[in-house]
Amino acid sequence: MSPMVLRAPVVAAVLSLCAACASSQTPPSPRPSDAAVTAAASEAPPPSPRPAALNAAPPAPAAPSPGFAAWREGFRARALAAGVPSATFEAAFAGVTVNKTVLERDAFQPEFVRPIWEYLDSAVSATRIANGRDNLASKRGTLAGIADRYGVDPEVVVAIWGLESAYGTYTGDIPVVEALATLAYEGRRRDFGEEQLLAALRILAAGDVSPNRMRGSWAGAMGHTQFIPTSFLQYAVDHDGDGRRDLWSDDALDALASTANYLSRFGWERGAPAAVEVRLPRGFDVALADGRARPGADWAARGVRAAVGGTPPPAAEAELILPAGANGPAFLTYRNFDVIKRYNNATSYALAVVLLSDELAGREGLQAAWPRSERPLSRSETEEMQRRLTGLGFDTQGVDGIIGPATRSAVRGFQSSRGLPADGFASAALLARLRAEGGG
Ligand SMILES: [Ca+2]
Repeated sequence: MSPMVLRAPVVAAVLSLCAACASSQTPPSPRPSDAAVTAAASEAPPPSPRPAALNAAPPAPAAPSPGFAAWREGFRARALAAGVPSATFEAAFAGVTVNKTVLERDAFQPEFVRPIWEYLDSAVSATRIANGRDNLASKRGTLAGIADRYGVDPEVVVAIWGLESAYGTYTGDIPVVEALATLAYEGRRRDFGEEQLLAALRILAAGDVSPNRMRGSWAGAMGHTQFIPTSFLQYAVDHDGDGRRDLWSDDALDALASTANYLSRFGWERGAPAAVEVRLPRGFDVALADGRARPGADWAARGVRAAVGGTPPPAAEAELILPAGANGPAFLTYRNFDVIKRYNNATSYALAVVLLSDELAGREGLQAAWPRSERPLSRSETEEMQRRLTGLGFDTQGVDGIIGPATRSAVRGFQSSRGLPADGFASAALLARLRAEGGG
């Protein structure tokens, strides 16, 4: 229930994602990541049934929307000019109004960030593992057919399904046209809303689904695997051959095949790892977790070993990530990891898919412990840290309360200059150190 997009830094990420969607360069993610989820600091969207969203503030009083009718007329002209049949438009917009829930979710920017381990506790819970195994077993033949046809691993498809909608349990009940019309009319992502709304109308015009059944998340992510409309148009498939790309049907067949197709189109390599947990030797330079891919032999020569089995890493190029800093688990990530991030551009999400699919495939789970005594910085603390780092000459490229690559890089620069392990992790201790130095 959280399509992608929406975090922005939370905002920033969201918007950049949307921008990416719009550009021809970057294909759209199936869905925007949810701002609420994104617990900022950790780019972590919560698993579908998203607690953060549920805890959002109570609905605001109904906003009068005299402007909505005028917007609708203007949009109607644009949609018809873009080839949407007027009958489709009228049917889609019957009864559509500004949706307050959508506006609230859109505006929601949590101050407190969920640590990645809490997100993963929920994303890879015993229940989600058990339900995933049940689905894998009961759909074995179907999934094997999909896996062969698209060249993907069935456990990964099922893991994504489990994270996106708890295996079809939470697909979202907001009429998609209303959600997107609301976002297009007002809020923080009007361009995204209008682009997706046009795509939604094209889907309706194609007859894949009726307006009443076309429901999804507040940001327009639809069905079992939470595709946003532009992703639907590009990647959804009619696997069962009934003439409709149906991501809402009980059997999930088209949705699972659509996810497999999505992964395939972004370059999934069947049987190759997405990420492997590793052990780092004593004295390892954690500054190497800098986002650069290095050959497996390079990691092996530096003493990096698989956490399970102790073998040297595969030959393929890999990046080292330390999602909770030097005191938490370490992973080498491969091309398939980047493919998962095309689905949802959050490291925590991709890690959840990896860990859940490992469990579904019967592989060993996580070996190292998360540093659960660490407290993630709140949004305002992150802004303070960004101001202080930038003031000291470590440019975070803006103060947005969101920890992205530039901020991590600035943290590493500061740590290196002070002789600290340069893991790029923004901890409370780091902020305390910055405060002690003053300035900023
Ligand atoms: Ca179908």
